[in-house]
Amino acid sequence: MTHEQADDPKDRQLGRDRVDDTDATLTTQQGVQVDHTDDSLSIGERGPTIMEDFHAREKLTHFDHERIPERVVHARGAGAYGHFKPYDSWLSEYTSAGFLTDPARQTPVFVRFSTVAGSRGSADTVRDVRGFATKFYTRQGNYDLVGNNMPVFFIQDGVKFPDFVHAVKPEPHNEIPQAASAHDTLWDFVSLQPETLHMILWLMSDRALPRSYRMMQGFGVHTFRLVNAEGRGTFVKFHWTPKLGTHSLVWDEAQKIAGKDPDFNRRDLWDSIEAGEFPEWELGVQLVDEADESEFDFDLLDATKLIPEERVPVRPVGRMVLDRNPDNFFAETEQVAFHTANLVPGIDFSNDPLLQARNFSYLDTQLIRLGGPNFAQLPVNRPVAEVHNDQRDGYGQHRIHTSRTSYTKNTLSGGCPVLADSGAFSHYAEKIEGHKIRERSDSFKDFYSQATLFWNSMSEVEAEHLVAAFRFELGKVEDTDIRARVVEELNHVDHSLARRVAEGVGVEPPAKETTANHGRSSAALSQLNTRLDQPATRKVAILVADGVDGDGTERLVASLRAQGLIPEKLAPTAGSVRAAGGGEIAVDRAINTMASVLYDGVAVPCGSESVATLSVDGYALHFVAEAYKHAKPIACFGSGLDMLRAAGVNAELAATTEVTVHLGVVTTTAARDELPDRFTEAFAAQLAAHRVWERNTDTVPA
Ligand code: HDD
Repeated sequence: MTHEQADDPKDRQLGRDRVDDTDATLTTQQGVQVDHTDDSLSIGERGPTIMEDFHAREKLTHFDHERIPERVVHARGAGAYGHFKPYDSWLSEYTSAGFLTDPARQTPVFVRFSTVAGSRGSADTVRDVRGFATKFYTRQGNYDLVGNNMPVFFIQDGVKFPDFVHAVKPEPHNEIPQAASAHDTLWDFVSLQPETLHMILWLMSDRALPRSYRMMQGFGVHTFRLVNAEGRGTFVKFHWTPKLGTHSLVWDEAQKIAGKDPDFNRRDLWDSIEAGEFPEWELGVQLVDEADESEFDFDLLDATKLIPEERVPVRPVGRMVLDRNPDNFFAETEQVAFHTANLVPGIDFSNDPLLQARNFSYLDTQLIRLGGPNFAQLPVNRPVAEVHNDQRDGYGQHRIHTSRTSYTKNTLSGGCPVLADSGAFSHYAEKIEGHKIRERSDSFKDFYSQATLFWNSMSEVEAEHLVAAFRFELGKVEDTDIRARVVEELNHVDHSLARRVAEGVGVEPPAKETTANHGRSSAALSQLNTRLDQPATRKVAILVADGVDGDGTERLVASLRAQGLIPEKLAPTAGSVRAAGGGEIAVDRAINTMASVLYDGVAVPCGSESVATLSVDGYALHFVAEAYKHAKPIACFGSGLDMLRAAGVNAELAATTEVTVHLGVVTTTAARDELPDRFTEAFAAQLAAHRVWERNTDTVPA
């Protein structure tokens, strides 16, 4: 894990703080060696423990103080290091930020992904927004892009943030429910705050259930400003596009994973980096000339709005790769401190009132969370750029300033540190005039058009999922007035949406539409229009038992691996199984310790004895049926077809040696050495497409 990369300045810097306990002797914090840590110092064998036991007191005291407050939002997360490099220098026309414009420069990064509402120990696969926060350790100082996997936000002004968070978090009287938005207070808030509607549609969409952090888009959300060397400003929105496409779980699956493997997304990120399958994203920008600021039918400063890509295309800037897991979760992932105001020259704020509030909140929250003003000195937060200033003292001060002065100007230290004469951050000189008022701009008051745009852009299956999510969430709301008010709000978005939701939650469907649907859509908003050609890292369960076709199974495993997939052999018990032609096949896991929800697809090899065993094994049958229910690709060869029949798979299973694909089920009666390459190729293509949405699984029990 710890492999210092000579060309990575951040990694070299972290190396100075890493502690390696190999061959080391146990000591106190003072470095005094300890030879006994199992028994306290006491008077006699059965007598009282004595105060003098400084080792026991130090050990317990440290333990008692181990916890720090979790993040008030985004408490649950996972992080990794990596690097970013621009493709070329085209963006220098718009920004002086070297890390975005110098293709020879590789900038170290740390990225933390997170859920929002749950506490630190909550499950990964809950319905929620995902945080996507990137710290760029640039030569010009740290730049933080603190984004989400959805391009808009719930509210327009940060002063509403505590209200919103209080509404979505567990209810205060009983702290229920954990990490879930399906409860009365959230929907009460939503029904009274129409600006939430657009983001609520994103939250009810498949975007809230990412299959993997590696398969999520990321967005800076706000309109920021790029500033070039001449001081010219251009509005910008930042986008991260994952190499593997944008894919989601289905709701039933997500809920089950929350129990089977609450660390599902965290583990996936960790494992893929350990396996050398480094997650990758492309950074892109949407640019808007300042002169065109008022050319849109929404306000660029309103964080509940996106700029449709059809209107302003996303232009590629560079590539980010995450290639190193942290050494210590607490030291790095927990203590990393992001801040929207960590800017470098060439990037500046806009007047988005949500962003302006964030610029206060992130610094403020670290003071309570990390216990004082010196958190920027923690290894993960430390810039690779040099730090010199007159800020002194405070809890946890690690730096030993040798200078006699801690003020500017001075003569006693030769005026040092001196003011920068070039390369300094210079705030964009925007001309502002106005009265001091507490009012929402009229340009922020269209709450529905973009919610409608999002709804119109969903494919049929995505729209179905969205309606089902509303029915689930509102169905959990006890107060029927709240349910009815939300349906009324949805009627402003789309009449059919409101009716479909109403019918599922026992509310009178609205008789007529309140707002006519404008009929516009944006192809970029549907996940099904992202990449569907990347099978790499998909996990496949291969169900085997004694008497399995050993040659065919190993052939399948090898060819799946060759295509970058991760096959695992599962049998009724751990250890190994006997192959039909003799010999043993090692088993990766016992079926009952896993579940189909932890895999992207399932394969059943040939072997009449093996298939007969699996066809009467409840775990195995459920495994296949559940994978089918969740629209996952399934493959089987030879007598493996019988297992699918036993599991009630209702796709056509052609009894032919030809490779046949029907409703995502890939079959051939060929086995052993006859198994054609096209079989695994067809299976891999199905896995790359993620799910088989045309399959009707309504009658399959889940
Ligand atoms: Fe925030 C954490 C993303 C609005 C206040 N936020 C936090 C994190 C992410 C975001 C990814 C986790 C960072 C990490 O991994 O440590 N937040 C967003 C986005 C927003 C947004 C994309 C809207 C565009 N946030 C927002 C507002 C406020 C905050 C309006 C307050 C006015 N957010 C916080 C915070 C947190 C935080 C309370 C908790 C822990 C932390 O900052 O470091 O200050």
